Amino acid sequence: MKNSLLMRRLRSAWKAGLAVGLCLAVTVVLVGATRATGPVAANAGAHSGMQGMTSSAARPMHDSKHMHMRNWMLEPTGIVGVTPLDPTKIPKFVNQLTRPPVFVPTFQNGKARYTVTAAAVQLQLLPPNFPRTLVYAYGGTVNFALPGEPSVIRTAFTFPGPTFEATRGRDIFVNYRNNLTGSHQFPVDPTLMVPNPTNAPMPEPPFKPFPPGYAAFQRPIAIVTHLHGGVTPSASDGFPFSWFTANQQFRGPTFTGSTFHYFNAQLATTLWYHDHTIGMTRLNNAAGLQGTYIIRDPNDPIASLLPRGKFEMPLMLTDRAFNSDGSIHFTQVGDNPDIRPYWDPEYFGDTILVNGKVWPTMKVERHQYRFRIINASNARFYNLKLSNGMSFIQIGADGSYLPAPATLTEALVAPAERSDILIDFSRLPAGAKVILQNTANQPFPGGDPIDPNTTGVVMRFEVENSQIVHPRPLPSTLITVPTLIETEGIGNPKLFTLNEQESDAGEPVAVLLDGQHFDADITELPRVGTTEAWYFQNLSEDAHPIHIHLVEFQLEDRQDIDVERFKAYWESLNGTTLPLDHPTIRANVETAVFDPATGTTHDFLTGPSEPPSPRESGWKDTFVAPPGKVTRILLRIAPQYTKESDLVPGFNPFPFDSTAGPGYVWHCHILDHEDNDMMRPMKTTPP
Ligand SMILES: [Cu+2]
Repeated sequence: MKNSLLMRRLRSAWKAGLAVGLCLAVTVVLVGATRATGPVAANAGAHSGMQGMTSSAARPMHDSKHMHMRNWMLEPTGIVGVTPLDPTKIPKFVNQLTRPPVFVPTFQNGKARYTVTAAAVQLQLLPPNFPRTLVYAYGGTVNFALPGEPSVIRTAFTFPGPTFEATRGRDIFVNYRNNLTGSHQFPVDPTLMVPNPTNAPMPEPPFKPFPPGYAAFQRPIAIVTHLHGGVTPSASDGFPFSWFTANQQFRGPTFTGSTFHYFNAQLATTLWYHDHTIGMTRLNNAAGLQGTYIIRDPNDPIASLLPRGKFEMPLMLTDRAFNSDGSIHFTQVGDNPDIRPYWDPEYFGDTILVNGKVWPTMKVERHQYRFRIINASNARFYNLKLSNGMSFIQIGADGSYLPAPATLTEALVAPAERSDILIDFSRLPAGAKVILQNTANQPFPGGDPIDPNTTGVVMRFEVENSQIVHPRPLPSTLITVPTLIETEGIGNPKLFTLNEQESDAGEPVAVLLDGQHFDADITELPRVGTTEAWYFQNLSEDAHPIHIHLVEFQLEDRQDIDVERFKAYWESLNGTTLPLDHPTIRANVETAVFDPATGTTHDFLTGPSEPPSPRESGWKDTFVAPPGKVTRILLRIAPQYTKESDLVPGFNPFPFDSTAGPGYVWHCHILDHEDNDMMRPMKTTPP
């Protein structure tokens, strides 16, 4: 396996640029080969603010068995007289796709200011003639006009939330308000780390069923909003402990205000805003607190070549199960109710919604369309394809355009990933009907197959009889992405494992990053102006979409690893009880270790370096860490537009002080994992 290490390190060196020369290639290889796997001391300064939180007990780890999709038809709804809604009885393509309205700001000293309120409303998510659905929705003053038409200004609460239209280089202020005055419609699991405004005692098993659950945890409802992919000061980033309840009666320990400052200095792209409350993110998102945030660049030379106005549409993909009364059917009984009364490893609904409508249809002209797709689902991956086999062009992902347009017949979109795609309907006959399908297993990649009649269907396009307008050709290069270079002498690479924690019965209890609880001492303190290599060594059976706040980063490569052997080695260093009760002794799959099975000393790599796919080749803020692989990324504590030559370690390159405030987090974006400790803090540091 020595070869693969050399291959990987040489590739790394190649990426580092020709200017640096072969000299560096040799150095990098040597550094890689001699990296120690000794203890990494936990840095001092546990992040503050754990008071009022509950935490979970350590459990031994065992070989895992797979997590499975629930059959909602067999699950209790928790409501007397209410039954689960059979997804096959919900007619498809009856709902018309709708375009979310756009937030309207007021201006003060030339700066746009928005007021955004979260409120409980009844919305028609199911087709007409079905009951409406209780949703927690973002809203405020919005414009419902279609692009290019006279304004229709109203106050409205919608799911998805109204769209933010931001302009690169113009910062805005958003005042978030919480009008959720009732009890949460979904069960807050008190065994997770969750807001506990009144310092209620931690319930003991046997746990009560839901409803009613535990009143002290069900209300008042805490929220805090995060702008996903936004390069944002940490006090405005929606740190999970910065939650607040209605009228700010109760505030989380890191709360410093609910007016957030978004700089919009980054490259033009599609971001999304959504709830990020500790231990409740899956519940608040499933209830509807999510929306689209678009940054446009007036100097973007590509935008004028792309479909605009009515030919550009955000598509927010979510999956939900429903009850006969129209309510959303969320997990009421945990898989392992003596440990986690209301938590499931993954929430998979049995219907697919686009822009808040179950299986909608969209009438399209014979024209190319731009779809800004956000996978806002709790746990579901989508592998999108068109029913007629037609190809489409992906032009952008999380943080920017792709370096080059990618012509695809299927596009994987993990939770929290964005996919900016162009579909050309100009060559289809009027009356053509094309279904957007999903083929991704649940959980991804090794879980149950989708049902082609329900979760395999996303939406439908109906081609209208209209003038034929063929698309404009795109240049072969959309943007130039700088080559990032690891900073020397800062302890690269940072080595993480993704470990499943299970009960004695082999039931999943949590998935952990680095073997640690979220509230264990902070260990990630990257210095501004430096570039760190982060390795994610996934020892679990599922793919985890990992999101890191503050920065857009670059995916370097992936490589197969010998999971059994590496897990045994990691456990020989750290023990088998998770979470660890000591600082993690980190280990590197690239390091040669004696293998008693073969009597030789070799590393844990079992395959060649796999470069990122075309859709992953630009700026990313969320990446898929597949099972049985190491995924390597380069994380530069600097904005996208900073030139490598302008970077100085310790010199702040952001338009704000990223070292101030409560700090940031990085986590799995399967919301059920994130809520159950698959999250770690990160704080940038000055010189
Ligand atoms: Cu995960």
